[in-house]
Amino acid sequence: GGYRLLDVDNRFVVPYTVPMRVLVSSSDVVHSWAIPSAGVKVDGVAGRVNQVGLSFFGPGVVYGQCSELCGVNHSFMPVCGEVVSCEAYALWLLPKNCPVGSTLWGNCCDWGYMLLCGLGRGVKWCGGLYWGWWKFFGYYFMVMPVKWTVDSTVVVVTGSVHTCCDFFDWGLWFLKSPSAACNHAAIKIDGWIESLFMTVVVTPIEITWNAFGTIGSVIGKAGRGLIQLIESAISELSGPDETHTKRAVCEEVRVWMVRFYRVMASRFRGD
Ligand SMILES: [Cu+2]
Repeated sequence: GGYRLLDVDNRFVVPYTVPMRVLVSSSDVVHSWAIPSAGVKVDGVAGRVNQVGLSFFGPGVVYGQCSELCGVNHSFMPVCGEVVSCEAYALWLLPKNCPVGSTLWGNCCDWGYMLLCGLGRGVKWCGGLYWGWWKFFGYYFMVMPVKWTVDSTVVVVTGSVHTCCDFFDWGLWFLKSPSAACNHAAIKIDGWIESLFMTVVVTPIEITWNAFGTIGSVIGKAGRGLIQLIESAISELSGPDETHTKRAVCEEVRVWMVRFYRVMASRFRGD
């Protein structure tokens, strides 16, 4: 018992998540095949075949009516169909006596395929995370220390060589004019005391200060990361955006197409 003047004696049956192409024609006058809930309305014209894309994203019973005034019985010309899963569609489509078998193998293929897809996505995600971590770790714990070690070694070695040369030069100078050389040495030693003060007192304070700055920025980065994580979780929960939806729908359609073809193939093979 369906709706009065909306139900039909022969409902059409179609699968959901499978894009379809509907060919519409007429054997007499002009009609219009319409399903408002699917956003479809196409004229049926005698001697002409019109086509329209049709797809459903969930199961259900859909209704429509002839939408082109076609004659005295135009009011009694409903459209009605059942939208079902691929499995149910395959069973409906094939003859009643068609052997139905090997659901074990078919199911293994389906599950294996989905498992592989899932594993692939998981590996990709983990790989990205791992690579990102290594980039961070490698830079701050491997590249930076090596760079610092090399740089300071170069500074120490070149400095030592220069100092030795300077001492030798100064010795020669002292032999020639002792007072000028001593005067120069006093200025030099004053400079050394100053640089010693810089190295022993000022630099450690600077380093400590910078370290606190670095720790602060790391904490800041971690905080921002946490906030982004929470935000993405919230946006994930609050509903997908348009791009996300499109991608999810395409993926869903693809998976169901594969399922559909596999079901059909296994039914026709009869294995
Ligand atoms: Cu009509």
